[in-house]
Amino acid sequence: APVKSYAAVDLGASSGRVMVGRVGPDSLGLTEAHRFPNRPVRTPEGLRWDILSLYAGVLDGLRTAGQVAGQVDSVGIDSWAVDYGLLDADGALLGNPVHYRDTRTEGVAEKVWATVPADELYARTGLQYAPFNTLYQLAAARESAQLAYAERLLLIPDLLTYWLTGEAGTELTNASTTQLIDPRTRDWAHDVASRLGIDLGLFAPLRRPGDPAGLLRPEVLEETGLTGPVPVTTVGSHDTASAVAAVPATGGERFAYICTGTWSLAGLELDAPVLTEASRAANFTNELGLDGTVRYLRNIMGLWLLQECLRAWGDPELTELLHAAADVPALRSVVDAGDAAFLAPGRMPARIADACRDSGQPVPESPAEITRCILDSLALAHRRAITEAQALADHPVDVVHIVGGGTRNALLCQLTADACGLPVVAGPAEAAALGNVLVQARAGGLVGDRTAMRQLIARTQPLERYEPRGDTAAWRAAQARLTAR
Ligand code: LFR
Repeated sequence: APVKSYAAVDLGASSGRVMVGRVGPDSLGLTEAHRFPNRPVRTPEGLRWDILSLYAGVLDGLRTAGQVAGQVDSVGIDSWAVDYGLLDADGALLGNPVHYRDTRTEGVAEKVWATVPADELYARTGLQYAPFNTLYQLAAARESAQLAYAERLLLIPDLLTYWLTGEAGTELTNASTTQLIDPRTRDWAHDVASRLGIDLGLFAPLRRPGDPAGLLRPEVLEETGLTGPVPVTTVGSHDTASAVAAVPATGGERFAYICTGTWSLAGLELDAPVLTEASRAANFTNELGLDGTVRYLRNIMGLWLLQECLRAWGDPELTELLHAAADVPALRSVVDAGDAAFLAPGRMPARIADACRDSGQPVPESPAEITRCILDSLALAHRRAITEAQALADHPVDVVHIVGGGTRNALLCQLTADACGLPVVAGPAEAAALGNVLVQARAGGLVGDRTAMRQLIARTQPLERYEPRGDTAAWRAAQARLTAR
């Protein structure tokens, strides 16, 4: 039986990786070819992505992937959402892509809402309010020389695909995070764009996961040592779409998922968007997934809170810190891990301490105490998102799947099971890369439908099960402490 090798480029907010997935009729193996840091740079203009170093990491990774696999049958690219590069009429990149944590969008939403009210915007696009949605970024850049000059806008994975193949497109799952897509028609919301003076002509034609995205250019083959032709396949290029595709739900299961990493994205896979006023008030988003599905979820600050603390503490040993955190009494103080106040980088331990003090709770002091506070707070936010999603979508679940980097944090998984009062199945950790690989394999005819993809993951990847401990009263009480404010 044929076994094929797929290279999955998966770029996260703090690191990028190129993985090699080997897929056979009943086998799936994943090997890391290359991992590299993604370090945003604070320039005089603001916080920027170092896109050239990311592209160099992709090329290095493809070279190693070729050495690991012998032959690469296809390449797919996914990354974080919402951010983009602008190209001039010659196809040259105009400046470094702006980081979604940059402050340029402060106060912009209110101006947008003066033209298209927030409730109307939600009814048309189904997108949560987040200051960094592409729509607000474009509104912030309205008067900029770069935007005036730009002929083309490419979302990050589409930009890298363009550099690899010379072909420009706009992948739909990621496009759904721009706030310029109607989740019912799965096409552009032309009326919203025109009322806000956003030129949809900047975007290249939409393409969907599974669509071809060109062949590696001869120069790329030469630089990576790969033997052509090597096609690039469109995957769920929003990393969260790829990660949800890799949730190992075995069919018939009523599940919620939490994609963990820098963010926690907690919610449900639905057939249709939920566009009610209650859903808007709860700030749930309707992003698009594979095969016309809707990713109905909430953005929670996620392990960003811990990453920023670790950075402030000079990167202490994590395993030891987590052991110490496990010994700190539970739920002494919690913060609202959904609060956009934690979005910007810097001073994280102090900001967490301030939030505890302001809500009249004991102030965590040692790194172990602060870590415990963060993990309790994340589990609590997971509980709240999953409870509310079920009610708002009228879609009850029996199990919570945790995928992504947070699956390596056993304490977080156990606390999430406890808080939700539901069993947690944790894994795979490299969900986005696996979803990326399997969409390529599906396009190549090696796996069947979405259920078959998920069953293959469930059969081949190590998963850990956590049963809920105790009752959920303590979590309810902790939630009440936050909402009473
Ligand atoms: C996760 C993620 C989230 C998105 C955030 C910003 O990596 O893609 O889904 O809201 O990053 O792009």
